[in-house]
Amino acid sequence: MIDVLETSDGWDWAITADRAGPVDRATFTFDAGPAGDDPRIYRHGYQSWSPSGEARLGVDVDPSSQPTLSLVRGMHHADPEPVTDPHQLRSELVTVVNGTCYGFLGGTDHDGTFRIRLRDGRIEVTVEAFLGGAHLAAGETRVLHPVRRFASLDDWAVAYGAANAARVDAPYQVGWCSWYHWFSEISEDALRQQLALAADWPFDVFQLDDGFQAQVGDWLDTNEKFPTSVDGIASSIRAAGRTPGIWIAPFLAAPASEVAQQHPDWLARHAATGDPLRGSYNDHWGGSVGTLDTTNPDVLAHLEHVGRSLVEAGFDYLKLDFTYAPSLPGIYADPTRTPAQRVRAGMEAVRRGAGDDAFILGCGLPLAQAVGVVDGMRIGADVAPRWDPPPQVWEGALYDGVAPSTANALRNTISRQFMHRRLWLNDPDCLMLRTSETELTPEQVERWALAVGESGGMALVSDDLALLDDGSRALLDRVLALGRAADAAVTAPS
Ligand code: 9PG
Repeated sequence: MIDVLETSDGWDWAITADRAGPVDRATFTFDAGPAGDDPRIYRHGYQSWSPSGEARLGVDVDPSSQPTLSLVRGMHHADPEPVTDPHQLRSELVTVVNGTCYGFLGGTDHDGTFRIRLRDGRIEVTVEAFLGGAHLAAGETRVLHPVRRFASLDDWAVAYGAANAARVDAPYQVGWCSWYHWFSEISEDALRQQLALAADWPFDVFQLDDGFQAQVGDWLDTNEKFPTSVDGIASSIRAAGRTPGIWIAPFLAAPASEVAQQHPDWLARHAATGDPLRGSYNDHWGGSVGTLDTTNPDVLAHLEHVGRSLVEAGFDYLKLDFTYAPSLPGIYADPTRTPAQRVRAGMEAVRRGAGDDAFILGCGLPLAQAVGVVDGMRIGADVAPRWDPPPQVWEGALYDGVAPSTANALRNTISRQFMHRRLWLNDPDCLMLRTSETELTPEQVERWALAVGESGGMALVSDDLALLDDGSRALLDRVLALGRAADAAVTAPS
């Protein structure tokens, strides 16, 4: 039974199970007014990489209706099932319809989705609390996250941040990141060379990305490209006067990892096959990787240990990636937990270990569960040393608007701008200042860089510093001046 109480500013609601068993969702529907000639909505994506922006009702289609993998649909929506109604669009967590913003006020207990369609010249909105098959006991009541009306997306972000203890006080972030030049080929030699070249660059954080780890899942051990331990790497970054930062995908574990080999019971399972639940696929990781079961207390203790160990090793900045993974449907130890609760429990475990002072950047993370845990948040698709996605995109990007490309990153930098310092510090993704070893034209390099600056979001450079010249440095200085001013303007009393 679903109890919905409509108030002057929105809805409060709860679900009570008639009988014991799994519950997928609770819904109610309201009329959002006449459609007019050209009805448009704000369509918001589920996690960091998911596209957000304006969509046309009756014209655009939900990307899940296009052929793709269930993993990819699950990665980009609360409900991994495709939309079959060609006239329905989904917006996750928040939307704008007919000039009114509607948003959930929380996302830690369950996800929230708006399903929006035209009906007889009017706009019909179905509000959905997604419980993802969580088992409820007979007669059990779960209070659902309230849904409210707002005058603007800004107002929603302020309210959501206040209701969820958003962490918005970290300083403006300037740094360097290894990913968008070396990708998985980063080595300790290259990292040390960059540290030396960085002497005159104004970086605080120096963030090592994917490519150092022994295996996906074994984050405290390095591979043959990194002869030194993670402690040694952090010490070298610190000795160069930078804040050590490191990337991990805490909820993933490769089949060959120690964590998967020694604790097969820590992996979530596919319902049909009983095989480890595929959380992602990457050639450079050796293929498919499993998903840790964040309803298992031993897994949470392990995640806490990983967070604590990396901070103790000297990393004050942790980029937690592919963190949507435990939202995927599967068999988990505790069937009473919703996908949202599984993601949140994993994030909180890493935060507990890392402590309150560490800077945590969420990536590939559902926005609803991030607020209050992360200090920074990736809000768009990966940039790439090219403007448009190539025609042949890799498997993980079989979805409209998410392939790594600077154009895709730029779209969300604008459409999720209003979240900056209300929910976290926005991370629009890295600057790439080089004009060689890139397909970006100098105009495109500048256009992206200035957009990052104007957004006030985090400014991390991802280049081989040996490729940068005085022009690149002058551009970075412009970006940082713009960025500091835009950042300060968000918090300045009006
Ligand atoms: C390291 C990278 C970088 C990058 C992250 C993330 O399957 N996918 O859709 C997919 C999207 C993004 C992505 C990888 C896969 O990149 O955003 O900054 O850290 O991982 O592997």
